[in-house]
Amino acid sequence: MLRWLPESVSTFSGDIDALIRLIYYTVGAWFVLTFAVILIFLVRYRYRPGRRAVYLPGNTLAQSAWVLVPGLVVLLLDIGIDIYGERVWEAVKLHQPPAAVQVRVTGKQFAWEVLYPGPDGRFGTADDRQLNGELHVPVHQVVHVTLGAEDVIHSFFLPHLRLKQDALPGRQLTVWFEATVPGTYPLVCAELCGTGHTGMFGRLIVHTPEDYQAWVKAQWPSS
Ligand SMILES: [Cu+2]
Repeated sequence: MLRWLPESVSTFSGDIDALIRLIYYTVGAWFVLTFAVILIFLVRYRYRPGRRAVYLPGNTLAQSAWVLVPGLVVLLLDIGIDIYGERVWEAVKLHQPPAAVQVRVTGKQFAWEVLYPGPDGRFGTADDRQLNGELHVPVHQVVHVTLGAEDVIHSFFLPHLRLKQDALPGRQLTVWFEATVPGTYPLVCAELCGTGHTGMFGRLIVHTPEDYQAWVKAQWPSS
């Protein structure tokens, strides 16, 4: 039932999907149950001549139970989701494995600027290289992306990697990922940022190790 999700291609995308599944099926089951009860009651207690409606103030325990018991069940399910979600948050957000590749990505109306530090590994030097809307990374390597925004709030979203992070003006936030399948994937903006928001596309290109070396060589021929 979750086939509509895009292919999952990062080391943590399975954890995020497990969380999506947990919430989806919990809420789905609850939705079906609630509406089934409403439908059954609609039919069963429908208008019939000679049967009068009664006002129930809900001041006996048996009556309040209709509210309190479902309320308690929802609360328990919620706590269960929170406990599971906390574990995923811990694994994905609180630990950042050391980076093999570092880039800076800046969102602006309406494009993504990707800055590479070049062979010296340092930003702000002559061999820095800026690409527009293209993020090239090697497969099976940890990539750190330091996000910023030039004008308004954007959101850096790689759906196939299950990675989404707001990019805020005046703040630098570092996220990480490790892609597991070579290919080209969309990079989109997930925060309504102006009239060109829907066209704010970029591409993530996940290379095989050899392809990545070749790409690096092509970008910095003298190194
Ligand atoms: Cu945007």
